[in-house]
Amino acid sequence: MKTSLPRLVCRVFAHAFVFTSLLATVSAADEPYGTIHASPGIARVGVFPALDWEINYPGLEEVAEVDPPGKIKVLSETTMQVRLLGAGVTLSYSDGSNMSFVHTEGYFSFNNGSWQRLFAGTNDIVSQSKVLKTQDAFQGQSVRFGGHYWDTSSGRWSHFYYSNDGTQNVRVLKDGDSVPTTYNIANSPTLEQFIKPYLDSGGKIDIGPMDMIVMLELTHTDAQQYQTGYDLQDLVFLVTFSES
Ligand SMILES: [Ca+2]
Repeated sequence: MKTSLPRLVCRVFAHAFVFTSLLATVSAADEPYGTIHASPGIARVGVFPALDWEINYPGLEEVAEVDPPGKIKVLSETTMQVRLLGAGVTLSYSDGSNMSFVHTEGYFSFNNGSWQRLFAGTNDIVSQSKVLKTQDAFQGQSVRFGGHYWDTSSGRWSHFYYSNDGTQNVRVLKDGDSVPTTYNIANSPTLEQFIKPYLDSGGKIDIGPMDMIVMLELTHTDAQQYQTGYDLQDLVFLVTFSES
C-alpha cells in the first residue's frame, strides 16, 4: 500500500523549499523512534528525492543501570525477565573427589520490597530457559538479588548475602564487562560449565545488549577474594530488559 508521505515530501520540493534534511521523530526517547533522511537538499519539480528511513531502538543505558556493586536501577518503563543460569556451590571430600552440588536458594526483591524466592534446589534442576520472574518496572524503581545455601557441615543456612548489603558478594555486570575475580575465571579449573556460554575467550561477559548478569558469591567473604573459591558462580541470574 502506498503511503501519502512521498507525495507530501515531493510537494514540499515542488515549492522549491530548500533544506538539508527532513527529520520526523515519531515518539519519546525511551521508545523506538524513526528518522527520515532526504537527499538531495534541493529538488526540482518532478524529481523524486531519495528517502531512507531508519528505526532506532533504545539501548540498555536508557533502560537500566547498575547501582554498584549489585543493585539494578530502572531508568525507564520496562519489563524484566529473570532466568537462573546456574547454582555452583559444591561439596566434596578434601581431596576434591565426590563433588556434588549443594542445595541453594535464590531471592529477588523489587523496589526494596520483601524477598521472593525464585529458586530452591541444586544446579542439577536448573533450567536456563525457564523464566522465573517477569517484572514490570518504572523509572526510579530498583531490583535486588540475594541467596544462601544449606551448609550440611554446620546443619544450618549459610549467611544470606544480598545486593548492596555492604559487601561485594553480589555483582551486576553487562555485556563486555570482566568478571571481577582476582584471577582469570575463563582459565580457572573452578569455572562452571553453565557459565561458559556467557563468557568470551578473554573472560569477559558475553550476553545480549539488553541483558544484565547477576553473579553471587555465597561461600567466601570480601577478605577471601584471592581464594579460587571466590568465583562469583554460586548463583548466576540473567536479567533481560524489554519494552513494557
Ligand atoms: Ca564460591
